[in-house]
This record gives sequence, C-alpha cells and structure tokens, in this order.
Amino acid sequence: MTPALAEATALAHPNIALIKYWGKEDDDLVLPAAGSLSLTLDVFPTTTTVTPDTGLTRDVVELDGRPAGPTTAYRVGAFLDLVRALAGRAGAKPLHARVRTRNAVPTGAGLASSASGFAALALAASSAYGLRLDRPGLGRLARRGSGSACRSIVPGLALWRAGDDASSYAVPVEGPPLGMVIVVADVGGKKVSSREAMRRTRDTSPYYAAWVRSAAADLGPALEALRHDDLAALGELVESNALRMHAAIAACRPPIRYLRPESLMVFEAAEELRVSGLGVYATADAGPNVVLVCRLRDLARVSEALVGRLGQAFAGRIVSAGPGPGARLVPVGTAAEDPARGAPPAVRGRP
Ligand code: 2P0
Repeated sequence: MTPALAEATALAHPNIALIKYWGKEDDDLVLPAAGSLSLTLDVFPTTTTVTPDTGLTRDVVELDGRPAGPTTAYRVGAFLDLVRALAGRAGAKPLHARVRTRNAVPTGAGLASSASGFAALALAASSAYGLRLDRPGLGRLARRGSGSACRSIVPGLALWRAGDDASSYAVPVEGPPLGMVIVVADVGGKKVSSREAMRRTRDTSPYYAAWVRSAAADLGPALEALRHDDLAALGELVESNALRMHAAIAACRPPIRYLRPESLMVFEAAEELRVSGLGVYATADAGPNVVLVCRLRDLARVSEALVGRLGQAFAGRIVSAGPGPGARLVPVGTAAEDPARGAPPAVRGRP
C-alpha cells in the first residue's frame, strides 16, 4: 500500500560554514571529502510547499513566484524522483508535484540558498509523499539535493561528518552562542556555481589534496575550541580554513576568483577590529560576501565598528544573524506562494 499524499510546507534557514565543505568523495551520493561545521542562521528562511497532483504530467517548479530555470527544475525533479523511490512509488506511475519556493535571500548570491532550499524541500517533499523520516534520515535525504543542506536540518551549530550514505548527515553540537555579521558585496547570481567550482577544484587544482587533508585536520581542534568556549582558537581556524579553500579554488584551471577587492577589505577590517580588542573573525563562502564570526552578545558592537571602518556606504549591506532553528513543517494555510509570508529580497537583518 502506498502512503497517503498531502500538500506540505516546510521552512528552513541557511547555514554558514565555520569549517568548509569543498569537494566530494562521491558525486552521486553527495558524500563530502571531509567533514564540516556550520551555524544555521535565524535570517533569510526558505519556505517550500510541495503539492502532489494526479493532474500533472511533469513536476512544476516555481521559484519566488516565477517558473524555475532549467537547472533548478532538473535538480528539483531529480530530487523528487529520489523521494518517490524512497516512498515506494518506484514501480508506480510517477505522481508529479507542484513545488513552490520562496527565498528571503537573493538566490545564488553566495548566501547559501541551496542549503535552506534543499533542507526545506527534503522536509516538505518527504512529508507530502508520506515518508516519515527522523532527523538523521532527513539529513541524509537533504544531502542528496545539496551537500550543505543536511546542516540546515539542524538548529545552530551543526557537524556534518564525512562517511558513507548511511552515516553522512549533520548532528547538533554544543558551543557558545555565536553571531554572524554578513557583509553583502553582491546580490547578483554568481558566475560559477559551487557545484561546478567544487568539481573543477578537485579535478584541476594542485592544492586540492592539501586542502582536503587540512580541512579534515581542522575539525577536531574546532570542536575542541567550541567545547572550551575558546573563540580565539576557533576564529583562527575559521579564517585560515576559508582562505585555504579560496586558495585551492583560485588555483583551478580555468581559475575562479570569488573574492573581490571589497571582500578583502572586510577581511582587513576584521583584523583591525581584533587589534582594537573585538573578538571577530572573517570567513567567505563561494561568492564575494564576507561573514564575520563573533560572540552573539557582540553582534551590535561588531556591525557598528565595521560600519565605522568601512564607511556608511556599507551600512545597508550588513545583516546580523544569530543561531537559527532547524528545518520544520509549517501549518497548512501558510503556503509558500502567500505573498505576506514571502519576505522581500531586500537585505535586512534580524527582526
Ligand atoms: C560550505 N559551500 O561548507 C561550502 C563553503 C560553499 C563554500 O557547501 O554540490 O551548494 O550541492 O553539494 O552544498 C556550497 O555547496 O554544493 C557549500 P553541492 P553546496 O558551506
């Protein structure tokens, strides 16, 4: 007997890695070459509604009120095929779905919309197709959509271990309350997707093997620093880990440069703020935006000091975030296309 089907809506938040995931051991299963560590944020949620519909002859995917582009539609369709197979519908006539997603963050701007996107999709789709997954199961499923999405299943600090299909998912870890100040350098789409850039780094960067070895070696000390509430030890690892990842990426052929002059200015500013006595460390994902990591209680001081360093022109481009919740189902009636719930794409901070 196939399980019951019903519309489901889920909400998930992006995460920013402290120790980065950059490189796959297995492309199909999306198994990482090394473990990673992140903070799920309390800003920029993604809301996704999945509605199985017997009247559809294919999956229909809508992103921010418009039909999704072919790459996104293909990835979402492939993900739904996986969910349908897990739900025991492999032999049955495919029951297609309508998928409506709203991102409160500009898509493709290096602010991890694929993490929140596939975390929300994993939860909404598994629920809509009648799968009842526990958190590890959800993490394993979300990972197949986008690796970093498994970390957005988990609230706050999340550890995603390398491993096999059964063991590679994210778990919550203890640590002091951390905050992040995101400096948005660009809200346009990125030139090279993370997926492509990750593959290119592995296949062409002479620094890839060293990067993977060093990232794997960062994980234990980073967890230790969290356990001992040692922000300086954690921060030094965070900043070094990010710059090592960008060095490996920059050494690809053809090369990829995600960091811009403005991004480097923010790394400089972090160093200056440290000299002035603030505990703040910089990191950057696959894009030009830089994220400052600090104690949660220092968020306001850090963003003020940053504007002081960089100038008022930056004030509107700074977003402060704290630890956010894991992915969750939201009640029927709060579907993703509801304009009142689709937060505007403007860059805003915590409520
Ligand atoms: C991270 N990033 O740890 C790293 C740092 C970007 C830079 O995970 O191919 O979108 O879908 O598994 O998860 C972005 O990669 O890549 C990412 P896929 P994903 O957050």
